[in-house]
Amino acid sequence: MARQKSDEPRIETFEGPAGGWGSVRSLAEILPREQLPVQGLRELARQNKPAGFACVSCAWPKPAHPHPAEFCEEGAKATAWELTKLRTTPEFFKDYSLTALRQWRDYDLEQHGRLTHPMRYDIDLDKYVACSWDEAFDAIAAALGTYDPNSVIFYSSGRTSLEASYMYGLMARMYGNQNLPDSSNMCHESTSVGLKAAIGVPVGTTQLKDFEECDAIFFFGQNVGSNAPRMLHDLRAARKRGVEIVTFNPLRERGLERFTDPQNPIEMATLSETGISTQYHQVKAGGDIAAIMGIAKFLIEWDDVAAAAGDAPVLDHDFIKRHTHDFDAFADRVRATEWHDIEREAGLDRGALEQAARVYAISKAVMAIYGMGLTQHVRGVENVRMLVNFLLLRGNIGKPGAGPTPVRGHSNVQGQRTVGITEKTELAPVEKLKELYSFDPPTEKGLDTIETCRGVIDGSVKAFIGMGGNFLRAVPDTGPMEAAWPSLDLTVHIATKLNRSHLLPGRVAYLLPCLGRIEQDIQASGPQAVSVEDSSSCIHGSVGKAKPASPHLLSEPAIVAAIAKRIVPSNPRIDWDGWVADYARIRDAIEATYPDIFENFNERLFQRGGFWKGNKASERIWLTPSKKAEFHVPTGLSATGFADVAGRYRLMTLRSNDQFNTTIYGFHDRFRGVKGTRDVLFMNAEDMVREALSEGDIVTLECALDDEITRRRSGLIVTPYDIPSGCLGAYYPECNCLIPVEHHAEQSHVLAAKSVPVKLLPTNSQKPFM
Ligand SMILES: Nc1nc2c(c(=O)[nH]1)N[C@H]1C(S)=C(S)[C@@H](COP(=O)(O)OP(=O)(O)OC[C@H]3O[C@@H](n4cnc5c(=O)[nH]c(N)nc54)[C@H](O)[C@@H]3O)O[C@H]1N2
Ligand SMILES: Nc1nc2c(c(=O)[nH]1)N[C@H]1C(S)=C(S)[C@@H](COP(=O)(O)OP(=O)(O)OC[C@H]3O[C@@H](n4cnc5c(=O)[nH]c(N)nc54)[C@H](O)[C@@H]3O)O[C@H]1N2
Ligand SMILES: [Mo]
Repeated sequence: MARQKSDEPRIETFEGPAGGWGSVRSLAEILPREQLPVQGLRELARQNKPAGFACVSCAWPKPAHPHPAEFCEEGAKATAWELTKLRTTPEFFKDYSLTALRQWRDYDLEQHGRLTHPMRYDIDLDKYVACSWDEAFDAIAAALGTYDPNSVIFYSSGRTSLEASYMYGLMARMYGNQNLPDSSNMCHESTSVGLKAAIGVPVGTTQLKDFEECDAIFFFGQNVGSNAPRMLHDLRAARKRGVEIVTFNPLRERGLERFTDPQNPIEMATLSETGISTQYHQVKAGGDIAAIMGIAKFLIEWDDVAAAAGDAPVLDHDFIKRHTHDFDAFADRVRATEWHDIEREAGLDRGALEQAARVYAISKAVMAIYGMGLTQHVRGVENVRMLVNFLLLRGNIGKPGAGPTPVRGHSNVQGQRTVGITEKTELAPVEKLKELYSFDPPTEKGLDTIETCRGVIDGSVKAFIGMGGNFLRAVPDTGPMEAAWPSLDLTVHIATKLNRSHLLPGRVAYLLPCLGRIEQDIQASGPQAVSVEDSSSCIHGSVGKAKPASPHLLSEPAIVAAIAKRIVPSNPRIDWDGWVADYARIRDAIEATYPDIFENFNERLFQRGGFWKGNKASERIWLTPSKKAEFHVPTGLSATGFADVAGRYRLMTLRSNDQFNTTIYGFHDRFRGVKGTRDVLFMNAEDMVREALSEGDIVTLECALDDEITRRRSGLIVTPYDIPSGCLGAYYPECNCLIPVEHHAEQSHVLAAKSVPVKLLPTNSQKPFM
């Protein structure tokens, strides 16, 4: 086995807290790289402020009374990434064919800077060449006129505003399909499906103020320090009030252990820090159903004992009786489940689960926060249902300080679903659209992300329009997907920076550069605002003030309108140009379509802290068929969906603290001690002994699911790590080539990226796939 050379990337233990001087240093590195002077970052001060702009990074709620600097290290990186002075111009594309650019790393593609001109792919030159906007729109419309609408995909990534998303969904439906997959399909769709079935709403029930009222927080599978760092302020404040934070995560993530607030001069000066988790349970990947089962088993046992002794009950029987359905079936299953099965599947011993159950049993208000560690498994929806079971046992939904708290990803991913980006007819406002615009919206279910991948691979998808994102990199099975992609007839990407998806053009291909949210957007009626919905269902206005990266950029609404006008029959009730001239008119249309949510939308746009769209479950009104909150009996204890056999590992594909999804800001993962590389395989020390591996060995992973395709990722550096035996960790998106399209969550179709079955091959035959 090859050894790593000593001058190569380093992996060492990181001793510091999340936040702190490390995050300040990290910013000091990124600003000069983007050629942004520190004092030039006036924009940062406007981040997440009333009349400022909504951060383009994560969807964590924005408080009504923000800190002087309401941003985090990651938000600041995302801002710098968008405001960069670097440019990817038509001259650049003259120098490089797409074949040449495909050899570049993801990092280098985006680091080259903002796209400046609309570009057309020239198949003979194998290059993008500059074109006019009209030429692009006419050619796209001409092509779209020739397809069966069912073979066309309208993808979007969750950064797109409510205004652009509404127009995009309407355009697709008027064109004749609802093939509207979005990044949510790869992310919290397990939440949307699981919570809807359990409590009648597809979203979390809590708001920021609940952090002030809870007395315990249970935290499952979310890496707050890297992916929602502003929440650290809420967690820190909760800790200072004595709130217990009980964490379940296979990895000891630094943000969940301790935090130094970079905005707190005293903490910074004294190098002091706040401990975050009061209990830390390193559950196996896919072991959360078992862990919660164990907690429920204690609670039910203690409740039985209390009932026999005439003591106060441990469960909230009044709540269970009045508000829930199917408790008995769930309790029977809990009683029948054996401890040794629970311990084996959770990878935790009974004592640890008892400790967690003790906190839960005495807490009056409990929030359950979670992320991709629950949603991205074959049984991801069951994970979410199990989390709801846990909360229902003590009435922890629909009261202050309590409730499920999914941490959404992209800054408007939840909002897109609210305004019609969905492939599901039951979630689309079919009747309203009919009434408002006098057309018959399609009622046949559209394609989600997994179905789109299938369609690309089997050739039934002919055209792909991408509103942002990096579809080809974010999806599973990147090998077969990249092989099939060039057979598409038409690919159109509306983007701010060059990424790998743009480098595999269809027969006809356009790359259309758009304004980012931080940039000034001037239309006929003057400067425009857009809006987004955060993780707590609050809707915020956002105004960009920075000078656009190029005078040739169009806004997302303008691009959608230009395509829509050309591909859908003209309709006297839709004034696409008028909407673009004044986005307040798009908001009027949104309000007309969803009057309950968006009443007085324009007036409320800049309400402090956003305006809340309401949530019936938080009022204990259950919009389920039984009109009750539903207990769910899990079908098994493991969420992985595959059997354990010797030599088969559960691979978690993870984000570093130096990336935003497929955007790689850099090659460090400070909190995990990784420097200068992303080719890392985190591995349990005992597993390394069993596999006869040493630190620094280079290995290949192979997908261990039986089908005809061989999926491998080579060049990974074995790194001993505090991770449960049988589990491995490596980075997304580089490992997406290992995930079969069909390895996804049942019901929600979210790729099962947190338990990919893999085996280790004792070879060093191939170069790393970047
Ligand atoms: N800076 C930055 N911010 C981001 C993003 C980004 O890439 N960078 N991405 C955004 C997006 S789109 C999203 S969806 C979110 C993603 O944010 P997260 O939900 O934090 O996603 P991941 O980084 O994939 O990490 C998942 C966590 O789950 C743990 N985990 C894995 N498997 C299991 C399991 O089976 N059980 C449990 N209990 N834990 C498990 C992992 O150790 C890891 O800590 O963040 C958003 N915010
Ligand atoms: N293995 C594995 N796979 C995963 C995941 C995982 O944890 N593991 N996570 C999944 C998740 S949670 C998600 S959300 C998806 C992410 O999937 P996507 O949302 O498709 O990917 P991003 O990396 O966020 O997209 C980055 C690109 O968006 C474009 N962009 C940025 N800002 C703007 C803008 O303002 N407008 C427009 N039009 N374009 C813009 C830029 O060109 C940039 O290159 O990946 C999923 N895939
Ligand atoms: Mo996401």
